[in-house]
Amino acid sequence: MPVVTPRFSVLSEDFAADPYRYFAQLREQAPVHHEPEIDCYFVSRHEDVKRVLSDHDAFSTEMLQVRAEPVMRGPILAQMTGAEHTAKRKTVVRGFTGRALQDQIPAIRANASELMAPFLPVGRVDLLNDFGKPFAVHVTLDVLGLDRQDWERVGDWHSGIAEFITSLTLTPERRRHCLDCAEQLEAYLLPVIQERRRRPGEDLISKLCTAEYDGTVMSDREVTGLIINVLVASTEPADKTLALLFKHLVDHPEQLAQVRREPELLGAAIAETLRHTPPVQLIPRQAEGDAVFAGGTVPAGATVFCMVGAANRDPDAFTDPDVFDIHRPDLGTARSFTAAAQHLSFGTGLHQCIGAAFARAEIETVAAMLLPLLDQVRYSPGFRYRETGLYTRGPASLWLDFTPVR
Ligand code: 2IO
Repeated sequence: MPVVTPRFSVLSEDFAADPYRYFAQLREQAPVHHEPEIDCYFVSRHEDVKRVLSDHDAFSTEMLQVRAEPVMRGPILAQMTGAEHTAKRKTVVRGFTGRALQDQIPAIRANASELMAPFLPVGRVDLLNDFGKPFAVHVTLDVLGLDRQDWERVGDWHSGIAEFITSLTLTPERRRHCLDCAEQLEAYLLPVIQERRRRPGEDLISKLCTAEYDGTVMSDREVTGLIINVLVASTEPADKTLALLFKHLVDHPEQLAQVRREPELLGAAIAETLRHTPPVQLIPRQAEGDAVFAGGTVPAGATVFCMVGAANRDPDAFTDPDVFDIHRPDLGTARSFTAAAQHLSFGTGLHQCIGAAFARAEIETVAAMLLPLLDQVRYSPGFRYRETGLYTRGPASLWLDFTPVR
């Protein structure tokens, strides 16, 4: 029975409950799906998604001016092109790789053990809401060099900003709330930026405040945009990825046992989690001219959403794509976190995620700590698994029971 009927909608409750059951028919019957209510196009084939993200002349990021800039309070990397993009991307990359990454590992460990401590004697935790969300915010604050004490406020502002970016439809009331969050975060950041300009440290904000382009430093607005860019990109997918990893391992006890025996397999488990259930499901682009695909045409000026979840399950790209298998021969763990990745969970092309190596280290570090602590890990009695989100997507909660640690 076809599920993608002429009345099929990406905005329907059925699709939101489980988009994965629609992906095969979208790819086969409506590979360029038009959504009339929001007048946007959705491409779902691996080949088409790859083309949209790689052909930067035909598909621009122009629409981020309305989709992101109002809450980012300044331009983000994905909007930039040419020499400006190369230079600023390099500065931000330096905060996420090499020495900077290695220096963050002890802080990641400290955050993980502090945040998990209260739940160990109890033997029960909601890995998403009790642990993952605060953990993701703490790690981001450390990278930026912001006060960890402020995590609740910053976390709330982050949620409002992320809601703006990841909503396909937004009521005027919610829009106001999101913009309020962004304005409050901006007001919180301005004195910090001033201070770091005077007394720079080793943190990413200091690097942004002091880096020079053509002999000048960035304005407050430019620095603010990039800080919020990093804040959202580093926080929003992290808790989801961690919870999805544990969900898959609990669902596949034999693979969980293997990862426990050989923690070196965690990289593969994370890569397969990202392929199978990408936390970022949609990547928007703007068609600069009429774009002709095998399954339809996107008219000039229209927004086209790349469906990452559908592309990663395309049988033309992966064998038995719906199977979660950390040993799949077509995974390629090492290249999964580089520009050579076959899955598209970090995007591809000029704007491919700069946090991929950091994300791997972050999730690998925390998972390697949690696995030995969570002995006999299983779903809590009565727990019903549910996912939410069309743009960024992950478990609504993940209640786990384990052997209490005295
Ligand atoms: C922050 C969607 C969480 C990015 C975004 C407006 C720009 C860009 C992304 C990812 C993940 C976020 N887009 N990171 O898809 O920086």
